[in-house]
Amino acid sequence: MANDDKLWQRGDMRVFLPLGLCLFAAPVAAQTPVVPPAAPTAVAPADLPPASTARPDEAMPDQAPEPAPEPENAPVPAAGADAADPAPMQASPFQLWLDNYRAGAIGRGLKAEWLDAALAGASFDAGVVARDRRQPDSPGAPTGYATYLDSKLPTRIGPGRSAAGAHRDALQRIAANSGVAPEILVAIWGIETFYGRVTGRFDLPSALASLAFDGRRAALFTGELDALVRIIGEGREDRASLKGSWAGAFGQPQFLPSSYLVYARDGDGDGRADIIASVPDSFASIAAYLTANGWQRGQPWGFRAIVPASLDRAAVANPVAPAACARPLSRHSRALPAADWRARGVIAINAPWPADTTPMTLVEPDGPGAGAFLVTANFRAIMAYNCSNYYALSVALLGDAVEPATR
Ligand SMILES: [Ca+2]
Repeated sequence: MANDDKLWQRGDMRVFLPLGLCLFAAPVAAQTPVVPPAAPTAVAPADLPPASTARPDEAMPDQAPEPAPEPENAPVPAAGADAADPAPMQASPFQLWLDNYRAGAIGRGLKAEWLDAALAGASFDAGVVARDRRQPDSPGAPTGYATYLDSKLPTRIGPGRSAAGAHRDALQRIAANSGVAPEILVAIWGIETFYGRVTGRFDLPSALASLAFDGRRAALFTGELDALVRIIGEGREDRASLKGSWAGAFGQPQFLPSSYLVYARDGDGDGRADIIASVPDSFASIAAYLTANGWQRGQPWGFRAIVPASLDRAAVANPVAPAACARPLSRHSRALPAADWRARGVIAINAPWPADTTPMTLVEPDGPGAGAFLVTANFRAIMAYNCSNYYALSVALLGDAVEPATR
């Protein structure tokens, strides 16, 4: 368990990385996206990630810190759980909470038989709650995006090209239908679950019920448990097959249950959206998610850029404070037409400029002078999957690296 814990602590994963993989660590402004030769296909388990998402289990160095748990959010035993009250059955606080949850869920329109099916065998998982509470409450040690990319990309490029080649027909079809670039579908699949290999092992009803019971983010996880009950109740997925990350993300795209209900799609034409077993369904579901979050057909995500020392950053600062995703978005400039950036002396590295009028944003993930990217709305669509510049860069650059295999 102790070793396993480490695997699931994203912030610690870098300690497992072999030294010398610092493909992105040199002065980034002058570097082209690196495509390492023949990445190894065998991957040490320690390098395989847990699930992630614009989801509660993801803690990125560039994300806003989680607020500290508030005292009133501590687990509150339901009435009758007090030791001073000698209830005849001595039900556990968790069991009492489940009973309470059931009553509430029925009030929210979920059927009793759905709840029976979904909650059968659900138990409190202290490990899940411990993981949730272990989320860093500060951005952590300054590591920089290059270190993050080192932890994600080198092991994934070779397997990603193989996987893209193996699923080329489905990729091309789904990309043509949705407008989402095929390499981005592959890259999200690769970053999320290592191309479907690592989808999580936690019993989802137990995990979500434990987190909702714990109360730190009760509303979020109660909503996700409701969605899971509906998925099981409507027979869309098997109770037994619903394993996932400790925070409730599941399947090859690592959707939360609420995302599944909205975005799961049938990509292989068998009439059923199966993000657990079907790769084409997973591609179609990721595409649906990105499309709903602003992906624009035919646009690139952006490129690595060199910014002239003379660039007046105050002149390009975003005057609007972001309402959500504030910390990562604080690294984004305001949008200017591509031609305007070119006129300001910004240079594209190994990439063509999009049309002159394309709105582009300057992203300096670690601040001015530490590496820069010019991005389009499609980069922000990727950030909707996980609100982190580091995450979106890992997807974008992995996508660039596997793109030839999708053709
Ligand atoms: Ca299907």
